[in-house]
Amino acid sequence: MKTKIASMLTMAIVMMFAVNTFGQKNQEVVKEQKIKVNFQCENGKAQIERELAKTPGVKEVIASMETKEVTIKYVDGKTTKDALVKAIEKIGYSTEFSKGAAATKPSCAKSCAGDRPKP
Ligand SMILES: [Cu+2]
Repeated sequence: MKTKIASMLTMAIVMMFAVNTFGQKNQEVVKEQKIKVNFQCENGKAQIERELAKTPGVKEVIASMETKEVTIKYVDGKTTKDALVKAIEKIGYSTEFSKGAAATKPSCAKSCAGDRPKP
């Protein structure tokens, strides 16, 4: 009788383990990518945070006015660093990873000039 209970307990523990492992496989892995972007003002920051958040797989976007670094949390496998760089370029900014024509996009200071009070 005692061995029966012991083996049932063992079974239960093994099953719990199996369920746990299976659950973890289905969990999304969130990764973080930091990209320096050439925005200059609050408008640029807000625009990047708002627009980039619409990119599939992106969970969170925080652009720092101080470092001009955009921290992106994304679901592993749903997007890549290159795709994020492309998405930022599409919004209208160049990044530290931009190449060719994309690297020479007008800086935020120019693109947002109309929204800012004239000096
Ligand atoms: Cu700007």
